[in-house]
Amino acid sequence: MAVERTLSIVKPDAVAANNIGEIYRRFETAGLQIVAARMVHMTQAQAESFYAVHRERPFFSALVNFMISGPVMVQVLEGDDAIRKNREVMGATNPAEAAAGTIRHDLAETVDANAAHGSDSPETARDEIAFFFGDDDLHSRN
Ligand code: RTP
Ligand code: MG
Repeated sequence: MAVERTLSIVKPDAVAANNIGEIYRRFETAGLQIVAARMVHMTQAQAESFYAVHRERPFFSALVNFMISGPVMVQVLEGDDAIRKNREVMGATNPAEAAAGTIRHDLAETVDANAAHGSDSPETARDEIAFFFGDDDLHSRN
């Protein structure tokens, strides 16, 4: 299976709930390595740019306002099938529909405050990693 990288964000609700370590543990248990990490409090312009793909969606302003409501932890996860594996560990977008044992089921309450973000394709992952990190920031151990 191909080694991939994906962009992960521990969202403001999970940072506020002191769940950074719990979420990192779940990534590592799933075989994903954290190869870059940074705490960021995004500006409105940054959040609007990061989520530009959702600009026309009805939830866009709520999403942006939530993402700038507090600091987030941004990390690059690396491993076999990392993009799919990360989304599996996160669970469904809506915590009410997420499977037991997933981050969103166990650590989130609402679709707006759903604890984690993960890239959804190789193209998105490349763009989202470059949004926050340069090549020199990535520390692969393979
Ligand atoms: P993410 O991008 O944050 O990893 O989440 P996702 O792929 O599972 O979901 P996506 O469709 O990309 O939506 C991005 C974020 O927007 C919020 N959302 N709210 N109220 C709604 O119906 C609704 N739909 C999406 C969620 O916080 C979602 O994570
Ligand atoms: Mg998404």
